[in-house]
Amino acid sequence: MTETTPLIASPELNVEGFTRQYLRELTYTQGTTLERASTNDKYLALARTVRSYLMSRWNRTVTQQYHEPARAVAYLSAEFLLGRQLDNALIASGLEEIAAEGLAGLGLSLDELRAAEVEPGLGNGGLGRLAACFIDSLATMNIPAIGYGIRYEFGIFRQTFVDGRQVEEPDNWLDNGSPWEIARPEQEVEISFGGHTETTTVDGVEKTTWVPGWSVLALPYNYMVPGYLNGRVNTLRLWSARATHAFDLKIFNYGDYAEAVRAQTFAENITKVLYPEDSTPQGKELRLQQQYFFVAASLHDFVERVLEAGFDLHDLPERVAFQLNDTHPVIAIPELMRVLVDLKGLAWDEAWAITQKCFAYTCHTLLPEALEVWPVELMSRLLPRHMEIIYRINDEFLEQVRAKFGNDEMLVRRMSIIAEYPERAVRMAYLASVGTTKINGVAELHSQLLRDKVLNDFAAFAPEKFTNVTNGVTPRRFVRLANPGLSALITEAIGDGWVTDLSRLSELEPFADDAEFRRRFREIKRGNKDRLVTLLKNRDGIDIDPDTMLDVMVKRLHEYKRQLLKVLHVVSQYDRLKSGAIDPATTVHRTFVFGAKAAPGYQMAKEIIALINHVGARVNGDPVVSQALRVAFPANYNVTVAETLVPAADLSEQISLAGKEASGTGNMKFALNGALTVGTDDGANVEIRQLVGDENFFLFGLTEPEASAIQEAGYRPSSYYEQNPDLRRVLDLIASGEFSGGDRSVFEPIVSNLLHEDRFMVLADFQSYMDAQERVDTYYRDQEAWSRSAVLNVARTGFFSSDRSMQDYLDRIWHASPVPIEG
Ligand code: GLG
Repeated sequence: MTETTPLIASPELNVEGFTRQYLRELTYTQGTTLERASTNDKYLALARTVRSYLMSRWNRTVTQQYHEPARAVAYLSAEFLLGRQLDNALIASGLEEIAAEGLAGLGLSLDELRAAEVEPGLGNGGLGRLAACFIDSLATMNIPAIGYGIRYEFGIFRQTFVDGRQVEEPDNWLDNGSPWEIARPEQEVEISFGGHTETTTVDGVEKTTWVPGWSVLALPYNYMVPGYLNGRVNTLRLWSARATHAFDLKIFNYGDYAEAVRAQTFAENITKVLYPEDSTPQGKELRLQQQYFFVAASLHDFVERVLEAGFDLHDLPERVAFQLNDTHPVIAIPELMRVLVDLKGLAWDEAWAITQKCFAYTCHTLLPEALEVWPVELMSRLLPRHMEIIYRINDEFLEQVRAKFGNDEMLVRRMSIIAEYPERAVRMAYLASVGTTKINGVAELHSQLLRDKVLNDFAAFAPEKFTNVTNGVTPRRFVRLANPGLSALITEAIGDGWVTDLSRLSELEPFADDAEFRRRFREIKRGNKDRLVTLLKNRDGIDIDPDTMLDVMVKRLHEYKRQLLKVLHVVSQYDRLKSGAIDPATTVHRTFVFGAKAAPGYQMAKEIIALINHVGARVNGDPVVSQALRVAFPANYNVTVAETLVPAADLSEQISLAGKEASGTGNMKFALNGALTVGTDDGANVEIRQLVGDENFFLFGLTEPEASAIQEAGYRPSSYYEQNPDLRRVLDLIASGEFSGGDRSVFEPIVSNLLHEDRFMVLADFQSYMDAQERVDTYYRDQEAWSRSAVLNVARTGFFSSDRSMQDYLDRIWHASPVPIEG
């Protein structure tokens, strides 16, 4: 690639340059004037202006990559939960103050325009947000990297409440235009499905070809992933499905226009909507179509377009590390085999060695039901050639198992990629374990449990493959942008190097003993609460009191995360205030904030949402109780809300049953913003507690071995109910209809589930949790001690930067190196 385009300079990085570019965008792209422009026009012009500052860096990055090929990371993920783009682009380009000033000069407010951005909700929760943090870190660390994913036309649903119950509405995030993407229709890729395979023998060599039944086009959209002030802009490439022209035309030629349009709609369904299940795969055919669609397009893109023409594919592992974010993209393993063997003519064994070296797999769960499994019937129908390839991979793998462990047929059956019961199905986590060079969990405890339990046979077979990389979050978005007050205070104390080297936060440690620093820290926390008050008031019509302790539990609604345990605590406080056991005047005043979406088909989760809302209404409506506690449950919790909520929190609730939450990443965001954690010994909580120290963390609950032991001995939740009068009062109160207008049937399913099943041991941990909350209250009364602990939480959690996670992946798995961008 030689650059023949004359170099177009970026707009000048000053207020005049910015203003000129802004008016140009408003006039020539939006086609309007300052007087006539709608808020959306003004926002779109602003987004494009900021984008234009990053454009030459983006081009430079791509050009340099072409001239100096280096090993790249390709992060394959069905979800990228990006959050709003404008603010991040502003800080990455160093435009923050210039833009505010330039807009003010035109009589516009940056705050008002930034509020017009609709966040792309292209993910469910932690897994998707993690992918977004990772690509931010890779760009900031100057690593050549591409994110590959799906451009869903509808992201995660918008949640509303009707009578306290969740109602889902479509997320039409593209409706007002999407200034952050650039379509590349000329780089579209044809993706095939269905049909059959044919094997022929040419010159004594067997050759299999796939004769597909139908196909669609994958159209790429590029998004900028700017590094923080380093001149690099990486690419996130999201694929959108279009009907193939050939497909249209054939039907159209028969004269059936309506049928042609129907076919078009059918093809485009593939990227229509994000599946809203988090940690509970639905096994839907369309989902497998989505997975293969984006993975096949991405591999093709990398092999045919990113690599230079004539590249020798034997060297592929030197040029790319494909990271599989959970099992969603695992079909990439047989797809690369198909490309190498069927299309490029490599021998099977050669191709297999290359494939295993190119891929690595990250597991994000411990729940067995969350591991994806695809029926053989479906796989054979949709991807017949891939099914054959999987069979061969499995046969060869099981031979190796026999060779290593002897003819233990029980073991062979256990390790087979193909499950036999309850139906024949492909176990994607097993395929991932066999077809990759490394397998990692996302926190120390999780990786250990993967080795010891979920994938123990595979760990015995290939122990060297297993490693850990503890998750992290990007300090740019979740501290620098979300918490400007704290950021300024930190920078004043230790300089601004922490933004790209979060371990430097340890230099804050001495300031924990500085009374003036703590006072300013509290003042900032209070200011952050004021911002939250305004947000909840304007967005949800909810009133909260910034002078109360802000006790926050935000995450997907899932039984294992145990929002119910939190509800039992709220109900207990309600009961004690009402009965006079505690005095509303003297007790610690708390605001409980919940945020949670439930998968639309997950009944129990939806019942729990209703319970939270009903308890909240009762608490907030009671003249005595509401003096001391209030419940706020803003609907549609998302990344944008998190950015205001996290910096305001005093207490972070991380209360999953030990051994169930793989890592958690919300827990890291809260600690980094100076909230104290009440939590179990689960996921990354373990590492947070080790780093911040026991005295700055409220630990409670069973450990994973204790919980497992009780389960094995036969867990009987009702025995806790029988033996603990406080617990009995709380459950009886819910069962009595207190929170459902006297109707005892409404929450009966929840109560009876707790008493008779309680899979996640809420009742077993109840007393321990209540005791921990007592300790929280006592500690909170001593504001000096509390803020000292809060400062220490910030100073000691620099480890949880996603930059550190990326460094660990680079050292342990990818072995790629930084390439600074010149010029
Ligand atoms: C998972 C887990 C979380 C984890 C996240 C990112 O449930 O514990 O922090 O991925 O690794 N499905 C998820 O969101």
